[in-house]
Formats: sequence, structure tokens, C-alpha cells
Amino acid sequence: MSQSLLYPKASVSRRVVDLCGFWKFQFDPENKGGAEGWTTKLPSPVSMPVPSSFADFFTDKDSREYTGDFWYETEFFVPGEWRDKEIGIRFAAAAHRAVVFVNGREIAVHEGGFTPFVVPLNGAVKWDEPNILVVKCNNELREDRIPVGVTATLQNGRKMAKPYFDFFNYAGLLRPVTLLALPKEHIADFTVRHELKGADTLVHYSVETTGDNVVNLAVFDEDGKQVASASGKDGIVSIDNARLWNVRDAYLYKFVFRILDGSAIIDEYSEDIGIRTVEVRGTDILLNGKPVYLKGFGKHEDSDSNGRGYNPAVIKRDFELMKWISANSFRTAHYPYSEEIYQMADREGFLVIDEIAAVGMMTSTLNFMDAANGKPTAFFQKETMPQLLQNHLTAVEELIRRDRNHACVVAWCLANEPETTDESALPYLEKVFARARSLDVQKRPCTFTSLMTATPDKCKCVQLCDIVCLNRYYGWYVKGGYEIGEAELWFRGELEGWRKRCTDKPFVFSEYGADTDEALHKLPSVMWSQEYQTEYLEMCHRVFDSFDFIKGEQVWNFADFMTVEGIMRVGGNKKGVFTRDRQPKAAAFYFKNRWESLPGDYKDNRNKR
Ligand code: CKX
Repeated sequence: MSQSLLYPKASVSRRVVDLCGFWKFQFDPENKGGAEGWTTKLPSPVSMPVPSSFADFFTDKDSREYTGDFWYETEFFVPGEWRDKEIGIRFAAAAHRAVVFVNGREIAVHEGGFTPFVVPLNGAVKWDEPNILVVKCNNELREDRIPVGVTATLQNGRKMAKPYFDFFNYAGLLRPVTLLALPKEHIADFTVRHELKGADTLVHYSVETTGDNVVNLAVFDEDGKQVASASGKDGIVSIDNARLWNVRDAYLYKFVFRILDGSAIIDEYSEDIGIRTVEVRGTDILLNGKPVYLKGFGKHEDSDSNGRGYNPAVIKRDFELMKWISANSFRTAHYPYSEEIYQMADREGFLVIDEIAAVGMMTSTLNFMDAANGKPTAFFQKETMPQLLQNHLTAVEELIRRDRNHACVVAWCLANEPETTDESALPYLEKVFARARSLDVQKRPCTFTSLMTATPDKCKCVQLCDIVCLNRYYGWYVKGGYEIGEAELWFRGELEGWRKRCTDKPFVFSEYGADTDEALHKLPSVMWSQEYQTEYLEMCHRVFDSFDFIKGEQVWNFADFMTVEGIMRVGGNKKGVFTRDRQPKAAAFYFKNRWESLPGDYKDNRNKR
């Protein structure tokens, strides 16, 4: 089976069986599963829902903090009538790495916990009989893998994850697992690129198949009326009076690709596609040629009990809250999210900055604090860099192959807060940016989010970015509380520096925020109180509103989220505008008011150039 990352969908030619449910599960702290035959049967398993993160189900700390190998087992059945098909199992996400065994035989290895992979089964399955599926996962953090961290071994022999990032290291089979049966000759991938040429709307498409038969494309509008068609693996369809996909005003056409042998359908795959263009011109981010101002959030996939596990109910609630508050965008901090989130963003007209799991690219475990204290660091000089780069490049490929046809994806964020204050970051990030640019036919803007110490005089890499994304915490990590007046002056000073250094790029605040205890009210305000969160936000927005090259604000964070325990965090990171159970803090009403009143063409500078 081709390593197709297409979303699993049944059609006239395709079969999809959901393998989710309760599986068997066992930790392997002594690393003995391989030698003791766990590849066919786990000796003393407990039951575990798939998909989910395991950490927050248990009531003991050793389980919650478990770091190392852990195993899953289930059974699946393959009907004999599928003998002429290509059979595979698709894992939407196995964090952070997995080895897959079918009937005791190792058939695949995958590195990276946030993108899908398909394990080809032909030759390994028994037809018309139950088959045993065993997956060995591992959640250790390393400096040559993303997300970046290390794994410590405690004196009692247990391993412990030490993330270089600020979210809990949730792991497991995080997203759905499906059994696929595809025709031998099938559609493996496709791309679309949109062009607005005067009154014409053109879609350039390219289809990859595993055979030579002819490919047809038919395009249908939302009423099911066919509006265009074409033949050939590559081509252009022109759509008369096309209704474009727009921010918070989505319209999706159904693109139906068929491999045909005469009139017989060999394979059919369809996708709902929004037609829109995105580009950066001067300091503007243009959607369909018109400037857009981003209002929204940095988020996490994070919820009570299920951790980072796929949670459709929370996804739905988050979109309802984002609509209520008048947001139009979010960043998938700090990893590619569940595919269903992008489908919903396409449907609801949200703009997504799609981020890879390249987070923690700094030197110490208290990375952001050390960096903030001006302690010299040189992450990109480490000897682990060549291997890290390879993993990073593979992750870029998987992200872009998975997400490149979504209208909602308007930019690629290729690293979060890499240590760009040292020259050694530049050759590394140049390779990452070059790879992304070579893979995206839509040529979306690329960026990384800038760490707060990477000020205009110190950052060595900002020239790589099409949109400059700043993570800044004046008034929180820098000059918080009673010193907020000084924070504002420093903040404005930095932005004056950027105005001089980057005259022709849009800037987006990809992070700014203040930890806030939902129960703490103080008059006058103190840090951590709800009143301070709003005062802090008012200060930041005063600053944003006075610089015309700032084209977006994505506050950190949409909701409170879990992190490692420690002196910096009280039950997690509390910078949420909503609580972890998705109820509003006072700041949510403040945002609703601000974002409802910002005009659609806010900071349209086109006539000023
Ligand atoms: N940025 C000074 C990355 C996020 C963290 C956020 C925070 C930092 C700030 C860096 O993953 O959660 O500290 O709240």
C-alpha cells in the first residue's frame, strides 16, 4: 500500500473499519516485552481506551509519569472478500513513536507522534480469521527528536520525561486507528492550487495514483450541482462565478477524483475543498487579495482525563467558544492537531497557522526562564543537530502532505521559539524552510514563532519568515505587576526596533498572556488575578493598535492546560482565556467586546503604501 496520508473515507471502492474501543495495555518499565513474546500477547494487561492519552486515567504517580515503552494489543478481522485489495492499518497519531506487529511479525516503525501513518498488511494477515495487532509505543524525550527534551533515570531506576517545553508529555495512541481496504490501483495523494484570474477562478490539480489508468475530476457545489470537470492526472478546472472560501464565511466544493477503466470506477476519493488564495504582500496578509487581521488563540489539544487524546466533544465546544468570542483564527501550538479539527476549521471558516512539533529547541529544562534571564545558550551547536534535523524535515513532509489541501491552513509554523539568538540556528532553519517551501504548491507563508529574547538586534533568522510571529510577555515574565507601565515602554521600544529592521513584513503576536487563577479577584489587581489579566491584555492591545504592521493577535492560550508540576505552574499553565473545562474567565468577555468591534478591514494599509 502506498504511504498515502489521505483521510480515511469509505467510497464505492474503499472500505474503512474503525478499530477504536478498549484495547489491552501494559507498561514495560524493564524493557522486556520483546524478549518475552509480548509481540503476540501481553501477559498482564489492563484495558485502555483508544484513542486517548494514558497518563490521567491512573490514580498513582508512577503511571501518570510513566516514561518508556508501553504496549497495546487488540484483535481485528479481515474478510476474505478483500483478498484482491490492499489492506492497511492507519494510525492517525501514535505518540511519540511506534513499532507495529501483526500476528507477531514486525511490520512497521514510525517516529513522530502527531502525524498519521499507514501500515501495509498484505502478506501479514490471515483472511477470514481474527488477527492480533500489537503496538509498542515509546514516549521518551530526546534531544535529537521532536518535541525536544531529555529522559532522566531516577535512582529507583524509573525514567522520567524532562520536556524542554511547557506542556505535559501526554502519549499513547492519541487518535483513531482504522483498518483500510483500497483497490490495488488507488488514489494515493492529490494537491490543489487556486488562482484568481480576473473573473475566472482556476484550480490547478495534480493526482498521484498507484497505476496508469485515467483519472477524472468532477467538482460539485454545496447543492450537489456539478460545476466543473477535467480528465488527466494533472490539469486545471475553471469554476464560473465561484463562491470563494472566506474567513468566517466558508464555502466548500466537493472534489471527486475517480480512476476509471472505461466506464468502470476503479477508485473514488472525494474531499470538500475551499477555494481561496493566501499571500503576503508588504505588511499585509491577503486572503483572496484582501487584507485580513488575525484574532484568535494559540491552543493545545488538552482536556481533563483524556489529555491529548482525540476528543470530538471538546473540539466542538472550542469552535463554539471561538465563534462566540468573535475569533477568526488559531495556531496549532505546538504540534499538528487531529485532522478533524482542520475539517471543522474548513467548514467554519477559521484561519489556521499550522505548527509542527518542533518545540523546545533551547538549551535547558527551564529553557524559557534561562533564556529570559539572558543566560547564554547555544542549542543549535549540539552534536544531536544532524539527527534532529532529519527528524524535523521528515515531520515537515508529513505535516504538509497531510494538511496542504485545507483552505483553513494559511501558514506553516516550522518551529516554536527556536533559539535564534545564535548564528548556528540559521543554517539549520534555512534547510527546514527550504523543505517546506518545496513541498507546498500553494506557497503559503512560512514562519517560526520568535522567543522573547530574540529581539530585533539579536535575532539571526527573522529574514526567513514571510510573517513574523512574536511570542512576547512584557507585563508577565518581563516587568509584571506594578511595573506594567515600564513593560509597555519596553514593549513599544522593541516594536520600534522591529519597525526599523523589517520594513516590509506583517507581524502577528502568536503569544502574549498572563497566568490567571479563575478564583482570584483583587482590587487593585495583582498578578494572577482576573483583574490583572484584563489590565495586561488592555496594555498589550494598546501597543498592538499603535503599530500598523501588526496584523494579528493570537493570545496565549485559549484554555488552561496541563504541564509538568513545578514552582512555575499551579496545576498547569493558567494563561487560558477559558478554564481547562472551557468556561470563561473575565478576559473572555473583554475579548468578545474587542473582537466584535474590530472592523473586518482593520489595519488595511493598502492605500497607505
Ligand atoms: N511560550 C517565554 C511557549 C509556550 C509556553 C509559554 C508560557 C511560553 C513563553 C515563553 O509553550 O506555554 O510560558 O506560558
